[in-house]
Amino acid sequence: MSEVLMELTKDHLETGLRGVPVGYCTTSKVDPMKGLFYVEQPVMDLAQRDPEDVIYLLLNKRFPTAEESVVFRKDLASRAKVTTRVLGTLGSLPRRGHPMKWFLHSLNTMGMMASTGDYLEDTLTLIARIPTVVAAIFRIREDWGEPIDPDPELGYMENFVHMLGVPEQNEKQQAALTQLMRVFNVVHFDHGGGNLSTFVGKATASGKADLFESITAAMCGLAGPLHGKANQECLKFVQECIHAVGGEVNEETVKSLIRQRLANKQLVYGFGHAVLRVEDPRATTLCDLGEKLCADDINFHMVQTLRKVVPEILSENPKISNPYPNVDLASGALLHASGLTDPDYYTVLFGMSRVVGIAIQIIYERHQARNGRGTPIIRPKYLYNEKGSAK
Ligand code: NMX
Ligand code: MLT
Repeated sequence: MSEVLMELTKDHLETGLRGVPVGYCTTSKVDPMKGLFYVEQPVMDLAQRDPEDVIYLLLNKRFPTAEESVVFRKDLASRAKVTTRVLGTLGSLPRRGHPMKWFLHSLNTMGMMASTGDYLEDTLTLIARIPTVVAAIFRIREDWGEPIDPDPELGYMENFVHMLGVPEQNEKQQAALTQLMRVFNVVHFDHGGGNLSTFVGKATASGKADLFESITAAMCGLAGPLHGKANQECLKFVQECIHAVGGEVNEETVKSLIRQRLANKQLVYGFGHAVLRVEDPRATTLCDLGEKLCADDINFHMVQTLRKVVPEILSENPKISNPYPNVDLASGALLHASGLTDPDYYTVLFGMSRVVGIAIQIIYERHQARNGRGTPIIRPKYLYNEKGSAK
């Protein structure tokens, strides 16, 4: 007899499928008390590794040998150039359109030119090209100049920072941004099978949409402020908090501000999680890096103060399942301090990383699940009731 995983009751309805097992994830797992693991490796231990080697790990479930690593980097570098046909379409997009909408457009347009219909082949192409496209979005939307070509001699994130070509950035600032982007990239690659964007991507692929269509759908899921866009909202929130306390950032002023905010039924960004019940190790990793990169920065100081005072306050409300910092608490402050000052771009940077995990999970679901038959088309059941859940 098959193992019973859980008994479903009506209490499970309209809970966003919280805790309901759906399938297998072969890339990563999220333990409520220990946080994120990529193929059994705690994410904190991976944060200093080369992003290319971590991508290889997610794809192959083991680290590459030195030789395999060289071959893999060469393969990515050889695929990194994006045609002017795709980049040319960016110039015609409305500047007022949010960068995330530019990102969605780019994924869809790239798919028109690059899709082969083979999920593995398209995953490698997408992973190789995504930094090129994201850098071009920055440059064209911000009038920084023409897109910069990838340099095949540079590493994955080194190349991204090179292609960004942030104006008036000196060597030291460029090195700091590169250090941050390497860690930011790795910690955002994947987060188990059931986060919203990943689930949407896999659901779309279950109808046999191609990889680019599936990833475009996934990134629509990431665009919401409770999911990926929380990193943008969180920096805005941090800056609002600094303004509200008149620059007097200390535990007392911040405590009273947070109580006020909760009384006004406003969210406290950067806190809470659907699965985690401890501080997100990705937040810990980014805060540790912040101590090295921007310890004196006012936004970072506010982040560290919030990190100290908010959990105790949120714990007073029994309906909040997790009062601890999540990944978005610190990332915006670090990006801002490293020269990427417009928070509207932060979700695109999250997306640039997350497409890696989603695409690799799609390969499993389409090619390996159910002994190679792939998962069937997603089709859960909804109970008909004209009044919905209203009693
Ligand atoms: N501030 C205020 N209220 C909160 C918070 C928070 N940080 N976290 C949860 N709540 C509320 C939540 O809105 C819900 O209210 P209601 O019943 O009225 O809908 C209630 O507490 C129970 O929510 P939970 O079961 O604790 O959380 P859930 O799993 O539904 O949602 C989040 C998880 C992450 C969406 C939620 O904690 C949140 O909105 N956090 C603030 C936004 C944020 O930082 N998002 C980034 C998420 C990134 N990430 O998950 O890594
Ligand atoms: C993520 O990284 O996707 C977020 O932490 C949200 C989640 O896991 O539900």
